[in-house]
Amino acid sequence: MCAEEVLTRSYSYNVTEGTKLGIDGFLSNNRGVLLAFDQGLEHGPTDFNERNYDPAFIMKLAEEGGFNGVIFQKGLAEKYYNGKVPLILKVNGKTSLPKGEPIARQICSVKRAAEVGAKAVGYTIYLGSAHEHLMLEEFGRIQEEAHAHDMAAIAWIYPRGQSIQNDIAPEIVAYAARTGLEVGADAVKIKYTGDVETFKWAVKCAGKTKVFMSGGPKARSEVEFLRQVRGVLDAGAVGLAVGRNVWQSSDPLKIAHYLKRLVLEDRSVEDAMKN
Ligand code: FBP
Repeated sequence: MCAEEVLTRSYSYNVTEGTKLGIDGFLSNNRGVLLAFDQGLEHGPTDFNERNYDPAFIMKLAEEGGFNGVIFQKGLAEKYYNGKVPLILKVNGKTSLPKGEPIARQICSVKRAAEVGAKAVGYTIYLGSAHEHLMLEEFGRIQEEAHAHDMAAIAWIYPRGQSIQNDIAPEIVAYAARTGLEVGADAVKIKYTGDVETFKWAVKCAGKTKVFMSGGPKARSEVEFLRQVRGVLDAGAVGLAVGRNVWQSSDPLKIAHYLKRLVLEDRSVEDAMKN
């Protein structure tokens, strides 16, 4: 086999087939709703109550709520993942305890993620942190390993650290989206700017990298949250990865139902909330 053939083969495997199948496994009609449950590490049990602290509850919710994917760290996946919903395994993470410039390093190998059944890996990059170079470098290696395992690589890109004044400023969010494309993420998870027009630019900057909105702390009301989701969809995002706004609700399955109608069936907020 000549060098050119090797290059063409590996290019078409990694970029055309592997990548495409990888992220498409989390979408229906190019839309997706992912259930995030890595907050136990990121924030600590402060986010939880007597019901939602339990990964078994979240696994059941992911299944019954018809989510396109569930996001766990390795420990939860090893003990609670049942294979019924596609898995995204976070391979880096940190606690909220250290102060200073944020950094999250790799804590699970891509090989182990594949062994526990993940179809994608997730990795957080704190863009603008004094340590961003370490995370960019690590993500670069992890993305290549993930594609070699036929898995998608999803980047959580959160602008954070002393150099960032406003993490949802339109130019910063667009920079986060563009970074996802530049570093080879199949999908990027970013915060909403708060309005459709500026978020459209972020989605455009992400190019062929799919854009998911990051859920955020519990909104003041269901309708307010759903309006944000409608906004990101109107701007061209494929959906959202959400945790607290679903499992902190007194009726998580109801919110899941609304999200399915809004995102997967492309309905209006009012229509999605009808009984
Ligand atoms: P939420 O919907 O609960 O915000 O979850 C999305 C997420 O990206 C989680 O995957 C992650 O644990 C958390 O947000 C990080 O939150 P923070 O912005 O506080 O670092």
